[in-house]
Amino acid sequence: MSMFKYAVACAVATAAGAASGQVYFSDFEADGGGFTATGDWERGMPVGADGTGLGGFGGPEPVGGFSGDFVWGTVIGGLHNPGTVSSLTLNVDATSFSGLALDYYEWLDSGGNSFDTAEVYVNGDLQILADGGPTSGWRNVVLDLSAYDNMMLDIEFRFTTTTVVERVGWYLDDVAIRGVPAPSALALLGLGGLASARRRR
Ligand SMILES: [Ca+2]
Repeated sequence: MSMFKYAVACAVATAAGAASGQVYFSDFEADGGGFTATGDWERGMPVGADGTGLGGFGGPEPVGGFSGDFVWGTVIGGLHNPGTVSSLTLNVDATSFSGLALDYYEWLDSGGNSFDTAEVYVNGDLQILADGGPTSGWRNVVLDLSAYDNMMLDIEFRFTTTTVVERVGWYLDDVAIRGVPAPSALALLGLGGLASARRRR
């Protein structure tokens, strides 16, 4: 009887661990994390290029990433281009997850948010128009995506620039989507934990 209780406790612990897990994560060190880029977005290693020093306006891009060396950015090592719509998109299967959240780090200098705009869309819906900074460092952003629980997600980071005043723009690192596995997934985890515990007896 005591062994059975122990097995149940293991199964619950396994489920709790999965509940705090990730649907998606990339630090962009090995590759671009499955994102598709248009316009100015490129994966690379920023070197601290300074907006004003490059003949534009504002402050520097980061040196390296929030994690490691690599990030996604709007022209790595240079000013963003004028009059450009740049989209960085990712499709993620979250059909078995609820309580979804998008969690990322950004370094942003768009000189405010009324001209050049840094926007995040999910399934075509605007989630946030970022404060254009400069952030003067990496800033953590967490967006509640529970309205999209158990859905396929189309995540887009969209940077739209005017034809005047170029700055270093928008940099992203450590993008994560978190969620709680559906009850069916939890049940499978629980049964798996029980079965393996029983085999060990
Ligand atoms: Ca990184």
